[in-house]
Amino acid sequence: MNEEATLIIIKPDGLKKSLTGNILTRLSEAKLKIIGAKVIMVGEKLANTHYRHLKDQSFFPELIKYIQGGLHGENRVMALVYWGRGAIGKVRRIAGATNPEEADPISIRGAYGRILTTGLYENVIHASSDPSEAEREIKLWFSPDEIVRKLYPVKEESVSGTTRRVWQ
Ligand code: IDP
Ligand code: MG
Repeated sequence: MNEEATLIIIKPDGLKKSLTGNILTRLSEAKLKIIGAKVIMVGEKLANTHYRHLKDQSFFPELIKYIQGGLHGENRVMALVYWGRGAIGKVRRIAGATNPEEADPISIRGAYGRILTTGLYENVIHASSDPSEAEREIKLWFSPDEIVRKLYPVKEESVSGTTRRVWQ
């Protein structure tokens, strides 16, 4: 198994239902390292870019509303980067299947997810699905200085006299 990083997002329903502690406890079973963590509000641009692979799906507008907190009156999400051997697969297993009804009942999505009457899968967490998606998503959600490990190449960028480190 390769050492790799994966992005996890505790979605607004997870925060609204005070599930953060339970979810982090479940994820700790994977014996991975947390190398980045923050609580943020998701803007429309971030939401659209994150879910760009689903833009032609009928549920896309509601999905964008969901990740921005519009379905729960809760605009916070918690974003985390976990690192270690087989991290992507291990976290996906603990997260469970996309459809909470089909997910293993002891997985996070099986235990805490539900299907809305509109059909949207309200499934509590996001977890990267493969290495290229993990890289794309981590670079989208985190800047290099927010992660305590050198994951991907970085460059310096100057904006009106101040220099900062960005992904190459
Ligand atoms: P994943 O989250 O398991 O990687 P994706 O296909 O990337 O699954 O879908 C992103 C999110 O969109 C899901 O977590 C879920 O909230 C929602 N979703 C995906 N497929 C469906 C569907 O067929 N019906 C309703 N909601 C869906
Ligand atoms: Mg996905």
